[in-house]
Amino acid sequence: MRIQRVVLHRLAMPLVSPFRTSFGTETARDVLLVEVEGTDSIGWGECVAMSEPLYSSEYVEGAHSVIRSHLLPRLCAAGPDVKAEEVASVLSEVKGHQMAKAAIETAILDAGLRAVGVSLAASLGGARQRVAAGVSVGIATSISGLIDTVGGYLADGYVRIKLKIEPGWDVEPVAAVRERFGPDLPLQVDANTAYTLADAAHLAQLDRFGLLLIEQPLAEHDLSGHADLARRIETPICLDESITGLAVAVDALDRGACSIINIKAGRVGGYLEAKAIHDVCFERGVPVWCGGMLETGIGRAANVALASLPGFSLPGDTSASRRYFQRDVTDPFELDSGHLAVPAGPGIGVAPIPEVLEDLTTSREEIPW
Ligand code: OSB
Ligand code: MG
Repeated sequence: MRIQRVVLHRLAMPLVSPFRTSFGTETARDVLLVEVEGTDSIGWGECVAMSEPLYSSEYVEGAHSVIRSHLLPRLCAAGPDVKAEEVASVLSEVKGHQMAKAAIETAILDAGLRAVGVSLAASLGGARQRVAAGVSVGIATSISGLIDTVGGYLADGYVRIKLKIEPGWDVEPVAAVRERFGPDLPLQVDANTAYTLADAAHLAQLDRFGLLLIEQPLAEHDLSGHADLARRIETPICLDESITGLAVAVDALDRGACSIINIKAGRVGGYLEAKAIHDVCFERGVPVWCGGMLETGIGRAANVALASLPGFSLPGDTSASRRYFQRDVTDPFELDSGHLAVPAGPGIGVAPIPEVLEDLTTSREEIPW
């Protein structure tokens, strides 16, 4: 497969309901899709950067710019036969920008796999045909509203609930959900860096609820703080924002900063790095699960393929399309008794529906290789 050109698509996709976290409220996704056109096939990758740099330093306009001005020129110079496995090293002189790099690598990986008729799940070493679906529940305006929302998701079949928390919205909502839905509900929380070590005693009040984990309580770069906190609370610590690649994942585990990892391919620079983190965790017996970034069906398909690897022993934030969008850009992912089917077709196994893509598109940029 020789690459002929790249098309950068921007889409505007309203969310079915506002999603509030400790870092902000999302009401719509400003999506960047990378399409790689090769001689024998077309590949797709979704850039998961949000519209503002609040979850991490990346943001969609910046990702679009760095792809256009810094990443594609380097890849084009490497020639039209560049393989997905070579992308990270070709782009390594550009610091950071993992989400931008991941989107391109995924599109090239998808195009290459489609050309040879192999699914992404099979190529990564997937071990199951369906993956358990959890759901991430935003900060609500009232406890009763939260209970209704969680009850609705449980009625849909979700097998695990994650509550977003922040100072002032933590012990009380967790207690209310535990009280209403019982001790057997798989339940976890995500703070998106909203606390400091001074909150250790407060966070220890969550110990009595038997949570699966607390995700990213402290700042992105504070591995030593997380290691300290891990000694002061019983709830297992899972890192999200901190884990930007394999090296930091190993460092975090070695230092006791976490005992579980949320793997997001975008955050670590692509699915190949994500698999490498999975492999190290699997070898060490460290549970991992697949995070989400409110992806369209394009990013979701690749996430579900990743989540089919054997070490993904906890349900992911891999929810059905309708949890996010009224109309997805691909055929919608649907829940089947709390699970999503892993696409079996070549590459990521899905593609945008042309009419829907056209309706949602806000800009389109063709770049020859
Ligand atoms: O911290 O996991 C997070 C969404 C956007 C940015 C960060 C996060 C999230 C979620 C939702 O929790 C995950 C999803 O359902 O896609
Ligand atoms: Mg998170």
